Amino acid sequence: MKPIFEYTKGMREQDTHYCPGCTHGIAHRLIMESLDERNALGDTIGVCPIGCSVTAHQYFNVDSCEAAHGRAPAVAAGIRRAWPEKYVFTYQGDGDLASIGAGEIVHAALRGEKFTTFFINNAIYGMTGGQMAPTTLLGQKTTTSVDGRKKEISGMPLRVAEMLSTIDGAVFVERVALDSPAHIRSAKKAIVKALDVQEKRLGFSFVEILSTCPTNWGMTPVKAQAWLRENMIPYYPLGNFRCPEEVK
Ligand SMILES: Cc1ncc(C[n+]2csc(CCOP(=O)(O)OP(=O)(O)O)c2C)c(N)n1
Repeated sequence: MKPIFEYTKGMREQDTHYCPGCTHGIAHRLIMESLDERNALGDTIGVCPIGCSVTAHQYFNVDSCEAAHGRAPAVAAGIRRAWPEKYVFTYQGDGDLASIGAGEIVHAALRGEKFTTFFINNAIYGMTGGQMAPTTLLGQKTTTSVDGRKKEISGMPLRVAEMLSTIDGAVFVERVALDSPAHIRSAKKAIVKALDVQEKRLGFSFVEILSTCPTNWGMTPVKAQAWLRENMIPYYPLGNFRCPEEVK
């Protein structure tokens, strides 16, 4: 009998350490499935961040390495320049990419480095216990904004996809979300296009993935999905910001 569903070969067969309802696992699965579908698992090098996904290399069934906090784009740039025929990606949270690593990602985009960044925006620092991130929403309570983020103190939340889409070297920029099956399907399409950009060596490709952190948001997984939909998507609109003709 022909199987109607198979576990992707892109993920190693082991449990993850993620909290219930965390969408890191869905993001992992979509990226690995997309690489598997193009038979690229043996030709890929992932660069993992510091954050909850610090051990993602134990789940990704591809060669991977670890970068210092925020420095994954520099590591990926070096790898991709040394091995231009490989698929190279970074997988980074909002603390990693938009705080300590903000300069790194801007300059990788500026230089048009030919790797893909998957940016997991869950509006909080997950691993370290729920501190405010640059992407934390106004009014959102975190352990370092106990009365809610205030514009006068912390400024407005950073829209990374919009910022990077002003940089010519970032040829593919899209924001997706993991709050519903329809959005998860769209997320997969964006991931596939970002990998197409990489295969054609067109420039830097970037997919921002709006994600949940039920533990640090203090919600059930189901409420976290709704919170993402009702609060994050209005501020972080989904859609494509830049896409080269060759992959449309
Ligand atoms: C140089 C340095 N500074 C600070 C830290 C502490 N630290 C570890 S993970 C992290 C932020 C993680 O948040 P995020 O990137 O949003 O990923 P998440 O855990 O939410 O997936 C911080 C500040 C560190 N490990 N190294």
